Amino acid sequence: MSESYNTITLEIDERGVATVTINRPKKLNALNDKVLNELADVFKAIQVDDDIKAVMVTGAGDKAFVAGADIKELRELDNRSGRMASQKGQQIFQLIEDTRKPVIAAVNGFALGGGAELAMACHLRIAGENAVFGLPEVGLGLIPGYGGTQRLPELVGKARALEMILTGKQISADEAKQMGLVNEVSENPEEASMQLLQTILKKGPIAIREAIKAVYHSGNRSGYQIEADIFGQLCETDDFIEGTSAFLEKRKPEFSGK
Ligand code: CO8
Repeated sequence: MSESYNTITLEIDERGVATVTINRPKKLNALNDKVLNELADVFKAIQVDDDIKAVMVTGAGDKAFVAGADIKELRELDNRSGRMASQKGQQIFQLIEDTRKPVIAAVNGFALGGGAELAMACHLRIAGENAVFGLPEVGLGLIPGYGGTQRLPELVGKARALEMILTGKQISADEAKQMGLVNEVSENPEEASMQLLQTILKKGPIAIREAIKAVYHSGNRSGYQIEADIFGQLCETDDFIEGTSAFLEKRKPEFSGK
């Protein structure tokens, strides 16, 4: 594949496993618009490339998988642009989920907000021992907007999902494993992901493709529209301005509930 990317890297090994690495380590691989566009491009290319049999998604550096959507860019959003940004991210993450080749997230550190949502859009997740998961959006006066309100309850049940979404608390790799958010915890998540993919790639390729299709067929998509609508509305609240300002100014937020 000849495309060159600025905020992600793509490597394909001799077994046909593509490694997509989100590559903004100084910003803990936060998802800005450029990263999202490049993720869309790379997954569209992966889907039509018969030489690629499976995909691993990870983050550059040893600190973060992805620390969320880029909060600096979020600050510019209003109701309309917030809803559109949410829908755009949802569509790109849907593209990842719709890949009919196994997609595994090797979660090597912080997977917060949009980063946790990216991991959830992958078919399988292996967490490093240092991985930290969380949906901190309520602390910014927001809700998850890239499918997290839909995928997290599917993975761990409504009660646990609500607890994570309403508290914004961070959980460890072991807790994530216990609740079924990740498949495995490993000292070396990339190596463990490669091993799991190798096991899968020994099976019948058509069966693998159809099994992924069958498992995801049952999903109810209407919740995604509701998520994007609410996300847009929240972008016009004082709490959103306060929550994101506080992060960028490195202080604690004081919410007014307006
Ligand atoms: N966005 C932008 N910049 C970020 C982000 C982010 N999400 N996370 C980290 N950074 C930046 C920091 O600002 C800092 O930059 P600089 O060096 O220029 O000051 C750099 O990365 C390193 O971060 P820290 O200094 O904060 O590193 P620490 O080790 O002290 O802390 C944390 C690590 C705990 C991960 C901390 O960085 C943090 O709390 N990050 C924000 C986590 C967060 O709230 N994520 C959720 C964002 S909201 C979201 O994802 C919504 C998704 C849906 C969007 C739908 C429509 C758009």
